[in-house]
Amino acid sequence: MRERLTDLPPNAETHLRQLRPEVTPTDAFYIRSNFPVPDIEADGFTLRVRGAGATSEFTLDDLGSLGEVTRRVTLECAGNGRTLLRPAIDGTPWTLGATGTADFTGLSLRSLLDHLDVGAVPTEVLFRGADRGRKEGWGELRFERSLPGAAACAAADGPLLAWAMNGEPLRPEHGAPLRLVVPGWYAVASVKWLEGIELLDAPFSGYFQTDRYRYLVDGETPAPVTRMRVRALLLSPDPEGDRTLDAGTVRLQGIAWTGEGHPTRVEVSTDGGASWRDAGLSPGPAPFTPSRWHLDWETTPGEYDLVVRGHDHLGPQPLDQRWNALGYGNNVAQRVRLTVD
Ligand SMILES: Nc1nc2c(c(=O)[nH]1)N[C@H]1C(S)=C(S)[C@@H](COP(=O)(O)O)O[C@H]1N2
Ligand SMILES: [Mo]
Repeated sequence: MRERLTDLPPNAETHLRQLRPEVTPTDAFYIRSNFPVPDIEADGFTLRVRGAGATSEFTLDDLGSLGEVTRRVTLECAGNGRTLLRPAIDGTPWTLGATGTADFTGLSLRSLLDHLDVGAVPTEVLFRGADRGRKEGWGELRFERSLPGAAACAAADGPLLAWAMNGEPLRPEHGAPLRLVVPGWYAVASVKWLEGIELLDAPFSGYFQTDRYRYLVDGETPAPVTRMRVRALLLSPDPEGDRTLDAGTVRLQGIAWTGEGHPTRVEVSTDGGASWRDAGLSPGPAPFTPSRWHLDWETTPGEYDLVVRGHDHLGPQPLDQRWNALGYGNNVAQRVRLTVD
């Protein structure tokens, strides 16, 4: 099972060994919620879409009649890796398991917008969740996030309005009955319990966009959290399990993904980063989903500092943390200490 971090609201982290299958079982999939799970009946549910001078409502059946696709999508919380940052940061204490890959079924957002014949690409598209709660200095608010118009309207690998996950209706904690899924973006963009969409002609400035989910670094202009940064993970041997191995050939295996397409390279060091070897890499089934890597390592008894580092077209994962005040996007290279007997 997952590691429960909090019960109310529900937050839970996936064990790294549970990320070995290509699709993460729903029972093991991490959960991130800012507010309590809203209770929404699928029967009678409508999605309200406002823009281009009109408001339209769609039941789940209406959406299904406009089209249905299934896509494999990797979600990763922008706070994944936060607890590795020093000095430590407040916030949900994720180690490295705030990620998972699922097959989501739904209607592509582009198909809905085409159906509505919205015309020019809007400045932004706002997605409104049904969950709500209080945030200091803001009072009562909803979970709402916008996407730039071009990202919302993308036809290839664009957002999905999903009603099913891994072949079954969405579960309450994952956003039932309808959620947005935005491939390639940190999962804060993938608004759960979606009940409203609005086309905007000016940038949205809600709490989850202007107060949170920004990279805050001294001396730098704050930048919004957008696409996932490249990350490689060792999954076998289990970095969270017994890390004592028998001497001989050890097959190191794991995954690597990025919001920038496919990772271009994975390197492994067994000496703390002094020297590196390239791992074999096979690309994932879709952009932004995990590629698989492996490396056969001839071991002799001793203590080893493994470092695993993925690359994408923007460059390699950093070897030193990029600290930021809210603890987002920490894709510092994974380090694992192993003993060979
Ligand atoms: N309505 C709503 N959508 C939300 C959130 C939320 O709190 N409320 N959390 C976001 C964040 S920060 C993450 S990481 C993902 C987590 O999705 P999951 O719980 O299905 O793994 O949902 C996103 N969508
Ligand atoms: Mo998140």
